[in-house]
Amino acid sequence: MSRPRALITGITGQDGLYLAESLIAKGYDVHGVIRGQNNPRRELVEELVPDVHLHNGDLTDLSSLLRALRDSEPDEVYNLGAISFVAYSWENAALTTDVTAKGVLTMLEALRLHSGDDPGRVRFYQASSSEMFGKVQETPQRESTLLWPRSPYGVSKVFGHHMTINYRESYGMHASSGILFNHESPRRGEEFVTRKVSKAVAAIHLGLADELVLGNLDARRDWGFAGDYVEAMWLMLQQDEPDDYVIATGISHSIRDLVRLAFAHVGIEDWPRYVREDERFRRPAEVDTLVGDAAKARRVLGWQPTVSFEELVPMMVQADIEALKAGWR
Ligand code: NAP
Ligand code: G4F
Repeated sequence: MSRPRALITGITGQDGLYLAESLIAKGYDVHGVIRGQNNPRRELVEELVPDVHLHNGDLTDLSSLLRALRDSEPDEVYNLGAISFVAYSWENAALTTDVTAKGVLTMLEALRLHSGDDPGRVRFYQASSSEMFGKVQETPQRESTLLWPRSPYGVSKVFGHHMTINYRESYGMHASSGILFNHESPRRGEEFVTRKVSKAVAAIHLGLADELVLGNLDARRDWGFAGDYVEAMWLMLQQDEPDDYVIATGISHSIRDLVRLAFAHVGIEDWPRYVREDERFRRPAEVDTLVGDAAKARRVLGWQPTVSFEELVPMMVQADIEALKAGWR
């Protein structure tokens, strides 16, 4: 029997790397879409997952996606590519819409054309987001909670989410959406708050920095570990029927809790003396609090998180300490 084949957009991102590793370990032949004429993250992909086959392509370019599908002939497509930084989405709202919203439609359309008269033959995963809940209308948030996005990113994700459902209902595609709450790891981009905090705390611990500048310390998020969350993506595509699932831990913490725990890992209790709040890092509209109810994923997929917030934060701080020390050698 031939190996199952998967195509991942967003292969250079946090989730793309974890998913590629996980699928390779499961015996998949893994392909990834990489954009740009000289993507600086290509080397990282080639180093961490050398068995992945890379195809040039961009979510805004239909023909490049058709070519990637033709050349990889996947059984499963994971659409993780996006402009994913919420703060940046206000500064570049049109570009965010082109990539994070319309890019989903372009990918779905490429897949529909590629699949010909058998629309369900390739299974599709869309990376939806808890940012879609925005100004939350119910707590905890579940699959049926009314969506009220608060940023151009959130609005774009709502478009992609509904377009995925629409292609499933219109064409019978095996298209599923994972409504994933925040998930982090040592591979998280440095623009996101968990990594910004872990890296700054590591630098302060090593005497390389003396302050951490943040925005809103009162916002609350439901943070899990990225390695656990990519497993949920795969489980969704193994189901006979496509569907939508919330993936979350069910526990929320404030940014303040995150900062306290990160400093505690390096033995600093009087953390407020290192932290400065700056309006620059506040957003035009904030998502104050998110906490998810993953009961459906637990029941149908048998999924549950394995890494707690109390394990995740020290893991990230320690990884940054090791990385900074390695830089000295
Ligand atoms: P990430 O680290 O920011 O990665 C985003 C990926 O999208 C990168 O590989 C990036 O490639 C790619 N990309 C950007 N523009 C593209 C374009 N025009 N065409 C093709 N690819 C493009 O994000 P992540 O944390 O891994 O998240 C993966 C997905 O899940 C994203 O869709 C994100 O919105 C969604 N999501 C994330 C979370 C979370 O907490 N991490 C939660 C819910 C949903 P380059 O390297 O070329 O820039
Ligand atoms: O880490 P963040 O930038 O993540 P955010 O906005 O929750 O978005 C992430 O999770 C979403 C899932 O819910 C994904 F869809 C999305 O792609 C991305 O991965 O900010 C978290 C919170 C916000 O409330 C923000 O206002 O942290 C607050 N915050 C406070 N100071 C800060 C800062 N965020 C950042 N990035 N930088 C700060 O200095």
